[in-house]
Amino acid sequence: MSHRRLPPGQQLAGPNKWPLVGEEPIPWSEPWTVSVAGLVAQPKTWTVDALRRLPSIEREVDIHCVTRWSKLGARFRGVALAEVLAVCHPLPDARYVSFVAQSERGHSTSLLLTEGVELGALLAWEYEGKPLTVDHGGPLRVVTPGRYFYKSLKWLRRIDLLSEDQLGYWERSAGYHNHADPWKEERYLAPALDRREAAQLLETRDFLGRDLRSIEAANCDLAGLNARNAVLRDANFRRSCLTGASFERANLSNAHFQDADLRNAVFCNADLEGADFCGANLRGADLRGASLFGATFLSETNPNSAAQFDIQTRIDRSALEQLTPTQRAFVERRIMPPVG
Ligand SMILES: Nc1nc2c(c(=O)[nH]1)N[C@H]1C(S)=C(S)[C@@H](COP(=O)(O)O)O[C@H]1N2
Ligand SMILES: [Mo]
Repeated sequence: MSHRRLPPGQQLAGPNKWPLVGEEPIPWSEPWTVSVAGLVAQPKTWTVDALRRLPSIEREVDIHCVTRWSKLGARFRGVALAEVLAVCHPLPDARYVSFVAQSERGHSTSLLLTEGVELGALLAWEYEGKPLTVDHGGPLRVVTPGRYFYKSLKWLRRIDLLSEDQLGYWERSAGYHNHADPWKEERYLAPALDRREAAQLLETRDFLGRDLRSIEAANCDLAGLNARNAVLRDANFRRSCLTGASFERANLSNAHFQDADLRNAVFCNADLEGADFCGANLRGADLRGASLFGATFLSETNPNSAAQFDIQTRIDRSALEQLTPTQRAFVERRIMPPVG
């Protein structure tokens, strides 16, 4: 039933699981405040207590993280962005809203103002009837329904109204899609790479340290590929031969390895969040130190499409806790010798 509400390429996080994603909170001492600034007739600063005196709403929101886990029906209480802005009177040339966090890197994200209002973006202080915990962005975070969760800023300090967009942290530095609609799978932007350049790279089998997000490398012979430290988010390696390839420390989040031959490939310390290994041959592969949030090894729609392992396949036991219960049970059954 709930699957009707699951956008393409997403999986449910385990029941009652809410993964932590992104940077760590930093301590603060004064009462928390949030300011509205930029292109408004009346800039204003609120304490969280003052915000609570505005008309608040409770809303069930489906959370969809770009690394492919979803959590449906999360109940948040807060005040609508529109409500807060109404007090400040945005000027006619205010087209974008930029949310800025109090955090080490001054994290931010932005929305088209009209979309933020239409989607019902919320400044939230409560989750399931309890104060939002600091880990999850308390005392105050943005919740933007209908967008990947990176548009939901934690530790909100400032709301800037702007005439030109100010790209957010992930959007600017990690190629996250600025529109972020999960129903259209607006995950990452591909960098410019022309056809000839791509063909040449595949020929040399040397991806060392390159940014090759979303590269098309399906059905290729790439045995022995050197892809150490490469950025290969969303890369397509379906059905390719990658025996003995080295992906040490590579960023492979949401990469596609369906039906690939990965015998003896090395994924040590790689980011494999959301990577898809259904039907891949992982005999002798080394995944030690890799991050596996949202990774898939068994297709939930086609039980015949499952990854193959052998006793030489190396995966950290602790990394299995990052998998959904179905995925975890499958991998454990296949590769972990019974304890004791
Ligand atoms: N300040 C701040 N907000 C942030 C991030 C961050 O790194 N810093 N990460 C974003 C991403 S990518 C996600 S998926 C959600 C994660 O929220 P959670 O840790 O409560 O699940 O926060 C978003 N907001
Ligand atoms: Mo995310």
